[in-house]
Amino acid sequence: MNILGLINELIGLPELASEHGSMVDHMLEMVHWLVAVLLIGWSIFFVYCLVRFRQKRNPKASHAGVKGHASTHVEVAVVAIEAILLLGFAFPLWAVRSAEFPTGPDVIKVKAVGEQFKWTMHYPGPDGTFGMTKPELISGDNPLGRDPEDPNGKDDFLYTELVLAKDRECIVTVSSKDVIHNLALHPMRMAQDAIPGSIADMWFKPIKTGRWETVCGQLCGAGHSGMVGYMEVKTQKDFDAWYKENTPSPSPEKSSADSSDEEKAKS
Ligand SMILES: [Cu+2]
Repeated sequence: MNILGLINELIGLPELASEHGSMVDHMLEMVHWLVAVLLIGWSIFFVYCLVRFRQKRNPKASHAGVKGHASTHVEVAVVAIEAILLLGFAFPLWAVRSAEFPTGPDVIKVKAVGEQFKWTMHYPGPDGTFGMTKPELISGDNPLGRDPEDPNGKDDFLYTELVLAKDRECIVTVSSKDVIHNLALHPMRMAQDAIPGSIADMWFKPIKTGRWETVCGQLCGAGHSGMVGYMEVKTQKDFDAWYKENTPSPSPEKSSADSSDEEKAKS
């Protein structure tokens, strides 16, 4: 473990599993250091004032007040450091997350739909295109209201957990069926509000295999604390096998390139 990783553990940051997450952690570290310096600096100044301006030594109040400029300089320095944190770290990070979405066939797409008090993951299947969903079709058997007539939806499937592949970018589209939830993926340093009537994308790249809990990050009702989900990052091979296993009624025209993978999975 490197020194930054050790510091992260000491300040209680959770395990990191995404590519961009170290930038988030780095920013948190900088904020911690700045606040630590401020705490120590102002504490020393406070004690100094208690001693320096004690009543015994200053029987009469000075109406002129401070004549030096030290405190002004310190305040300007604090503003400058805060500006560096915001402009140098927060803005660039946010710009990439909000505008530079990955494209191409390698990007894993998932829709994460929240409801009281669970998540349902909707995968588009091998065609990479989601079938239509309609609120009026929602029923016990059809929790997301998938349209059975839509050809794009034939190979779609639902899953209770968020499953991703290591080293592959993913776009998770978050929405809600009832109230505001929040899909918080702490190891990925990602979170997105799930807002009824709207959809919001978030993207990241997992760099570590593993299985973690996901948290609902918005107080969403009496069962909020039990709204625990799971996220698993698999290797590419395991992910492909899992994807194939969950895809319903595979289309007859299967490409021959897949056959070797299939044999491997069987053995
Ligand atoms: Cu919730």
